Amino acid sequence: MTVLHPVAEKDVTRAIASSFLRQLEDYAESDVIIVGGGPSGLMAARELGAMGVKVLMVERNNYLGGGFWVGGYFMNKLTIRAPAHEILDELRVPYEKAIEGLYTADAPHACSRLIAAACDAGLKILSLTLLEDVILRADNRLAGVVVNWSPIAHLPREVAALDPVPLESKVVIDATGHDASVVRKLEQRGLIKTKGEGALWIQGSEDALVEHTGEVHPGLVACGMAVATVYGLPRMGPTFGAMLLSGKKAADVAGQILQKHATS
Ligand code: 48F
Repeated sequence: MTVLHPVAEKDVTRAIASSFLRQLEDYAESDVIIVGGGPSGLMAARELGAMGVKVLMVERNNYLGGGFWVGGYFMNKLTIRAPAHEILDELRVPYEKAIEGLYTADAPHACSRLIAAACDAGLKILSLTLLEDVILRADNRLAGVVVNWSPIAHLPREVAALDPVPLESKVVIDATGHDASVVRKLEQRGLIKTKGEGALWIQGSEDALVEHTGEVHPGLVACGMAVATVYGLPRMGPTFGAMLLSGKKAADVAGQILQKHATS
């Protein structure tokens, strides 16, 4: 008599491998690929999933959440400026009013709820997966990403001679934060020019970042801190309302591009 159903070791390995490979085969082509699983990317994933869009997220770490696990310094309390706290209501995350228009929430609670909401909306994830390059068509339109196993970036070249694999999509969202890793691949080819993020100024940064969120190159939408890097906007440091609103807007923009795609 056992507590858990008896299975062989080989069955465990086969179950993992076949489930993963079935998903990889299916998601070799998606509607939208989101690179980076911080607050803006997760928010975009949740919104797109709710629209019925097929979304794959590529994240170099073995965990999602980016900078959303911690508020600032080592303190795990988030600050969010109104009206972005309404998203905490949607996610069922408790929060407190600090002063008029400024709210605090427990970062681990908010982060885990946002990850769960994105997954509930249908998001599939490639973890430990590094964006290595992009797919470009003849007209320089982005048509997907090229990825590799992220630990190889830390191995000596002779050990890490692994070819990457391409993944196709109609839209790519750069949600890689300050690095703007997808945009940088276009900059290396002279297709875009980034200004680099400005110094910290909370009041001046958040509205501008949401306003500038959008398509930065045919087929590529930027959201979150990647937007600040592209347009030279001030950084906002330990406050997160703009990340959530930027993710929402990126999803709307991606949805509009998909609609145009469908009718062209
Ligand atoms: O940095 P991150 O949280 O980006 P975000 O959504 O939010 C920024 C805030 O956390 C905070 C802030 C504003 O309050 O200043 O920093 O803009 O998450 C970015 C994610 O992208 C992943 C990285 O591991 C992180 O989880 N990432 C970055 N480069 C790559 C990548 C890459 N080349 N390939 C795959 N993932």
